[in-house]
Amino acid sequence: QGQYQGGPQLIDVTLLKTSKHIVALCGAGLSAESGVPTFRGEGGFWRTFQATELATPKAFEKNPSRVWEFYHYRRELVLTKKPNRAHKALVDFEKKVLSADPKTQTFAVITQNVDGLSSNIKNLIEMHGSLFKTRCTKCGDRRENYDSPIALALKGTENSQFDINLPIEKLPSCSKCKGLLRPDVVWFEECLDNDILMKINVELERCDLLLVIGTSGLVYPAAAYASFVSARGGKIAVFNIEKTYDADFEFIGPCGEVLGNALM
Ligand code: BJW
Ligand code: ZN
Repeated sequence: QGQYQGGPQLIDVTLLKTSKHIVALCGAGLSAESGVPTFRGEGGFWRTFQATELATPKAFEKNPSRVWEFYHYRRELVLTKKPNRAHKALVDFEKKVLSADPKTQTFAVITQNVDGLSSNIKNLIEMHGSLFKTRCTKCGDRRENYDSPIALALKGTENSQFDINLPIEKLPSCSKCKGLLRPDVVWFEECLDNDILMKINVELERCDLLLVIGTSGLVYPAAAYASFVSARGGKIAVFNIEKTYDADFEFIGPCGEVLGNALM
């Protein structure tokens, strides 16, 4: 741990000052130190449960109760968590960029996380949606929802094995049309919204420094972003507890520690 290659000095003094368009691409590792489990690491969600049974449109069609139990569990968990030092380092860095005079740089955060722990970032793209947004499966109405619990019948089911099998009438329903709600997240085999993809494209096309933070780089389309930036001549800096991408700069260690040092 704390084995810096490339080194905080290098990225701090040279690259952070000379790069014009800096983008952070974040994954579950960013929130790990807040106590939110990652997907594929130790204690990760997918270790205990089959992703295909919980985060696909087919799973929701077949067993909406199971999927809602999973998302209810994660909403309740995240409501007890706070942003950590890595989230704060990104907020502080954005403030620095925004308050510079003249404004010579841009900074954007693209997160795959659905936990909302980056909500203090102004230029934030939540590419996989949010645990705290719902979408009606009937009328398409989208809205924020921080209710705890999101449906009365889900209360106290957090420790279930997602096998409670509630009837549809007891699951979260639309206040407009009474249709069944779903979490407004992007499941496997679903396409990202076009306007989100376009925003991401704007950021990546001009990006000359990509900070890849706490993501395994296994899930597309995010998995392709580093090579996209790199192919256009941008530099890649990876922050992770283990080796993932081939990068120009590698900061191996918990991002709560290494990110703050690098962005100072
Ligand atoms: C730390 C740390 C600390 C820990 N400090 N670091 C080939 C090409 C293109 C697409 C595909 C393809 N093959 C298959 C696909 C489809 C699929 C895909 O990519 N599958 C792969 C598994 C191969 N992709 C999709 O389906 C996407 N849609 C799509 O492609 O549409 C077109 C299409 C249509 C029809 C059919 C097929 C394709 C959508 C993907 C949506 C992903 N959704 C999820 C769930 C979202 C909602 C929810 O959260 O419930 O998003 S899956 C899950 O993975 C979640 C995450 O955002 C995402 C990424 O995970 P992440 O963040 O990287 O987490 P981990 O756990 O994997 O990694 C954590 C990292 O942190 C590790 O590296 C640790 O070391 C590190 N770490 N502690 C620093 N303290
Ligand atoms: Zn509706």
